[in-house]
Amino acid sequence: MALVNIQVPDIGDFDEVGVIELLVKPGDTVKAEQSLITVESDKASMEIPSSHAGTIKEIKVALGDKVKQGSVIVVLESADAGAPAAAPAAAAPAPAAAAPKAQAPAAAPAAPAGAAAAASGPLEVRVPDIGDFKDVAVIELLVKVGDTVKLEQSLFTVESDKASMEIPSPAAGVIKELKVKIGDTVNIGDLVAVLEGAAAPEASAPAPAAAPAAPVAAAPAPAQAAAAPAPATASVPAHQPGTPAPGLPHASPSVRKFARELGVPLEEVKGTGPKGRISQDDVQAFTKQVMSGATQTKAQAAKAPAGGGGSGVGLDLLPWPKVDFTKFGTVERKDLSRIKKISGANLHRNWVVIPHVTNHDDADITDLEAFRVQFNKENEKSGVKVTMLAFMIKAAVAALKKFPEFNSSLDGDQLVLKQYFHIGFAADTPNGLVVPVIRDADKKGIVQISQEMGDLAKKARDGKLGPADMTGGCFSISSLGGIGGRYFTPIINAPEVAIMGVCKSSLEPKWDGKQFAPRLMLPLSLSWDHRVIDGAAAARFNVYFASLLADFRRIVM
Ligand code: CAO
Repeated sequence: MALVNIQVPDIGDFDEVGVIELLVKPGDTVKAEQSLITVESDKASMEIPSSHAGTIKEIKVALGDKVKQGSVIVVLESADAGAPAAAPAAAAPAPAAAAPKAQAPAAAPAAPAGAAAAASGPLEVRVPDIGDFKDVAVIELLVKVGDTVKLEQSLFTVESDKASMEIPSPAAGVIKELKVKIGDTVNIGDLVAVLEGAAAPEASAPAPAAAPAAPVAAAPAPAQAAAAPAPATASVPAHQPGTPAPGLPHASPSVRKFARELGVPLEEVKGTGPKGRISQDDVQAFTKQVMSGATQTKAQAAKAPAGGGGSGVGLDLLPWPKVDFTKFGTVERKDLSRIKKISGANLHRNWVVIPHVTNHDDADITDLEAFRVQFNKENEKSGVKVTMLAFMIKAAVAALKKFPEFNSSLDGDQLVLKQYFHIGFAADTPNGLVVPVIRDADKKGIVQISQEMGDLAKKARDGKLGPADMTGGCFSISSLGGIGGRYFTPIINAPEVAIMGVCKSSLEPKWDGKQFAPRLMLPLSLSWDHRVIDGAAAARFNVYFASLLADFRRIVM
């Protein structure tokens, strides 16, 4: 085991860069080439990798520190380092890559001279010293041919596995040619653009601008410059980074990569780091917001239907009003019952998801009610009271048989048609609404159904219904007949596709062809799922259902 000092390698034209992320901590085991810290200047961010595998003993830098080539950032205990004093070797890439830099001072004057000579002619823009990075990919073109650019305006973004940087313009002018496209790989000295009408190449600017250009003169650039076709064309290295280009996402390479993998438009993510830097957490938070429908990307917004119809993601509703009711009077707060919470969530989903339509009709139950009353009178001693609801359950079975799509459920693109007839009925209980189910109602008589309904209604009121009593329904009936009202719009009990709502019957004058006669009319409200059922079918169902109640003999026909 040997202790190795990991140093900042050659980072190109960047004198001092800030430490913006510590990617490891003491005790961490790292692999060779694993990123240790992220450093950033105005125009570039890069991750500094470990030259060895090993265990982090000490971190020598803190967030916000400025580092430069040769700064020790981490002490590593490494099994593969040659000797304890392996520090220089550990930072092997740095000295090696630093070599050209060492020549910089001597070569420095060359570039400014060339640039100055070409002040009024086309000006070549070349990749500056980008440090220990080879074959970096062009990932963004920030300008196009014909654009007027300012001195130091960013022209391209290049990115390697560990670094991304913007290549700034060495002078003000108009972009005459772009020599690269997205996906191209470039190296130090590569020609990337030609500028025209370059008013003030930075070579004429004295100290600060010209100085960083020097390393490039020592790099492969001069050779390529010499090969430039037009004698009037000057070769000027890209300028040292200055102010960040406005509006560009400010993120480390790994965050950019992460965002690209998720398809997140980084320019729409709000960075919470220093100077608005976007972190991986910011990208994750943005993704969560988009997925939950709380926000939408510009692309989603552009696809939304005209007229403010929303994105189709979420409901785009206003927040629920938050009111301090005590400002208006005395209030009491009560928790919702367990049933209310469960049924409320189900009703809400069903109301929102199912395109409900409700058809209203009336059934003439004069004769049926007379029969029911008579029957109950005759069977008083049996202890079972036959209810109108039991007749309606039997009528519902007959109508479901005649209109099978009413006895179905949607399952994706398929309709599941049921060959059993389990009918639910809404029961009002002190704790809320429940829907017990009469199983195989097609196989049961009115008396048995009435008896089972009575038992289930009692169980419901006593809070003793089990899941088996409330599942498997095909169609529901909600009767408010014992209470009152005329019509209402019952909510479909998904995954069923229709529900019959019934209100209080009343005597009404009906024209019998010769005269008005008093008839007992039962108001019906059939809600149906328009994804499965058409209006005409719903009207027919209602008419048929009403006809059965009007003359119950039809049920056996
Ligand atoms: N028209 C006129 N009178 C009616 C009637 C109707 N449509 N339906 C029932 N009645 C009468 C009954 O004949 C009974 O009268 P008598 O006591 O003189 O015989 C009285 O109203 C009470 O009936 P009931 O409500 O006890 O019995 P039921 O079989 O009609 O209903 C049950 C049972 C469990 C469905 C009912 O008690 C209940 O809970 N209803 C509420 C359902 C509900 O909340 N629906 C809304 C859900 S939101 O979609």
